[in-house]
Amino acid sequence: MGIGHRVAIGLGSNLGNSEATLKDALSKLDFIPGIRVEARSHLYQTAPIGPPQPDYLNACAILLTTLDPEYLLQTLLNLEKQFGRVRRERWGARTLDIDLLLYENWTIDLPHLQIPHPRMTERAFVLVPLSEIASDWVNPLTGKTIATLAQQVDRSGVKPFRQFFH
Ligand code: PH2
Ligand code: MG
Ligand code: MG
Repeated sequence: MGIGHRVAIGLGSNLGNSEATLKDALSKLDFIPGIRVEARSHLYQTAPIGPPQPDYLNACAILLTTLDPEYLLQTLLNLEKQFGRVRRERWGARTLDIDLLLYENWTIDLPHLQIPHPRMTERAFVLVPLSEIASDWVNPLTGKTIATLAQQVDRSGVKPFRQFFH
């Protein structure tokens, strides 16, 4: 693979063996042609946002990819399906959710694809892991770095998972 575009993704799971799912998903991503996992955060146990449901495990990763945003999105959705994701209610429990957060400094506003992810700036379960691996990345909608956004968010629902045991 040649030099790719730099992309940030968020991963979440709160059904089944979430720890195994997130680790397995990241290694499967790295095997997909045109995608390389450049960095991965630790895992965090996070209080659910949305309807009542179990705690999540969340993590973020930086990818280098030659895939365009549209194709990358379809690839991530396919991977979710491979892990048995069934879409019932919005924000409901799931075996695996992979969200495209940032794609270089691009902004995209389509009905099915918004980059930067519109809710990332208020979600500690995204900003805390992302700040580990992309603290200087500027969110092009706010002009603020991930480090700054992470400092401003309430992180009380976000705990290191098992003292960061990998
Ligand atoms: N994802 C959601 C809704 N709520 N809550 C936590 N803690 N972590 C998530 O990944 C999450 C959520 C929709 O994608
Ligand atoms: Mg999500
Ligand atoms: Mg999603």
